[in-house]
Amino acid sequence: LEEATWWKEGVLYQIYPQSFKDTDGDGFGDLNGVIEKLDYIQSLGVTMVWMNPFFDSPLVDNGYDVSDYRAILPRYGTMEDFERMLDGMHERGIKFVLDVVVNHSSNQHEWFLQSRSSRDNPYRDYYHWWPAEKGEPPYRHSLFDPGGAWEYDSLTNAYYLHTFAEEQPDLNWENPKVRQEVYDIMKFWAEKGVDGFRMDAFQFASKDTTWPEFPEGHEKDFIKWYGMRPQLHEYLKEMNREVIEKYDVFAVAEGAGSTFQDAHDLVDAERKELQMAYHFESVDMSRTPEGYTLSQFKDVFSRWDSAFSKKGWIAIFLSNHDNSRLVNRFGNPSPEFRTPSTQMLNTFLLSMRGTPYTYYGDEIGMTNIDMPNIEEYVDVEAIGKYKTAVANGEDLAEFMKVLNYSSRENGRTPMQWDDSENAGFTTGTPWKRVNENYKEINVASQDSDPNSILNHFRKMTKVRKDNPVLVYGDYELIQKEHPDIYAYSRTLGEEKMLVLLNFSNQNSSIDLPEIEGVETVIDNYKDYTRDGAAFVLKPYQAVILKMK
Ligand code: TEU
Repeated sequence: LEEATWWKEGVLYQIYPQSFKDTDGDGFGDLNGVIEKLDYIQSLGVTMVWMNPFFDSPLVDNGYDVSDYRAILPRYGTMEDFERMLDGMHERGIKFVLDVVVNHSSNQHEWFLQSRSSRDNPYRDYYHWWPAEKGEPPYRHSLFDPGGAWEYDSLTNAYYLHTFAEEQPDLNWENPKVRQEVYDIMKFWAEKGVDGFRMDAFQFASKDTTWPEFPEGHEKDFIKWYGMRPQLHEYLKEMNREVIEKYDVFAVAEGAGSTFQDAHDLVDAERKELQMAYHFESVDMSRTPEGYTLSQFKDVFSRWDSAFSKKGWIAIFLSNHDNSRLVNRFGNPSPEFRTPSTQMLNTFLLSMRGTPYTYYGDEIGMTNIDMPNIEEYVDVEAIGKYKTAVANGEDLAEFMKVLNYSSRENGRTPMQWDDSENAGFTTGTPWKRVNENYKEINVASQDSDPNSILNHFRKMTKVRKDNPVLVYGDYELIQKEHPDIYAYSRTLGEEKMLVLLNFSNQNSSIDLPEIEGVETVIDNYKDYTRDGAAFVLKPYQAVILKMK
């Protein structure tokens, strides 16, 4: 059995601070807004909060371009607000996970301003530069910039590297001074009392600085070519010695490499690197309107579970700030099925092995907005993709259809608190339009409805907390080929639970002749039907049964 710890037993809630709650009327969420909602957060039964960046930033990538890692962006509040927020979480038994964005900084960070100022500046090698007299650098793909990852800077007649937007130059992790700077930043926050770190885009931190030319088309397998260089593990061990171990904090990597071996190398306890990683296979299968198949879904989660059944630990998530809404991609957002299908997905997340991550708004079933025109988009990634589509002569109508469905802006609309103007998010003009369905979908109305998505979520976090079998128990997939129902068991010693999830919009049944006496632990309907060996489930019904 894996060694027990709080971050395995915890349930994590992710807050996108810009969109959570505004208290000063500037239309932009703030730390005081989070403070105001601490009792709500606690009422969810979550025990960890990860907040996206709130540091000083020109907000080219909504804060993933940091210009001062030790300062709070004034729009979010002050350091005192942060400290009050942290204390408020700790008083409620909630651990705090800080987003550490150190694959790159903002181009407005003092380090970069220095670095670009001259070739012999002491900060020059804090970033990656290619002198233009050597000609053009070998092509590297950028995730956000159709022009590639090298940007020419005439000031010193050289190119600098940016894996993301051109305003996000990559830090040179091969430079030991840069690594020390990062550890110092982490120590600064650990000393303030944060409990964990989420390492943004971390698998790309180490680079092969001979800048080899990669085969054409390699960028379709981006992680394999640009991620998880062997040196990365040395750096992580160093980070672990310098920060993680010293302060007894935890760290989760965004991304898990491209093989299970990569993932194990990141998280296996005896290696002393990180403690958890999250893979992208689940969200990757849901990025187009054609969607995923249930058999794919079962396959992804069963493979990852089996790869981590003996050692290592992963996160379980279906949504975050880089994706459109959970219910649109994996459930059924129609008024008829929105509630049961979201409840079913939340039952899944909270009954798997691995630490569940819930993105704000998914506990009430928030949905995508409709954004058919590119003019409305503000996200640097969406705009970059659009430019690429134009440059490649793609069918733009088709492109917009996919973007409208999958854009991460869908997942960044203001939290829907109540049915007052702007959903109670702000008294001003929200930075991003509120979903027009806020009168039907909001916290206040669900709070008073015992059958709501919200109250089901609360029940489910309690079920997980009360039943360690759902945290640590062995997972076994049942009837892999069933076209509608995802069934699995969790077993820990004498305890055994059976999870039955109907992923279809129709009644469906599964024959389980070997099952005898069971007791219902949670059900998103009043009950299910048992007909001989058959368990008959209603559309999107989700039941957890305890074997007697
Ligand atoms: O994302 C890193 C990453 O690998 C992206 O490919 C991500 O999967 C993609 O944006 C999906 O839309 C992280 C952050 O989560 C993201 O919000 C930032 O934009 C990015 O780093 C740059 O900091």
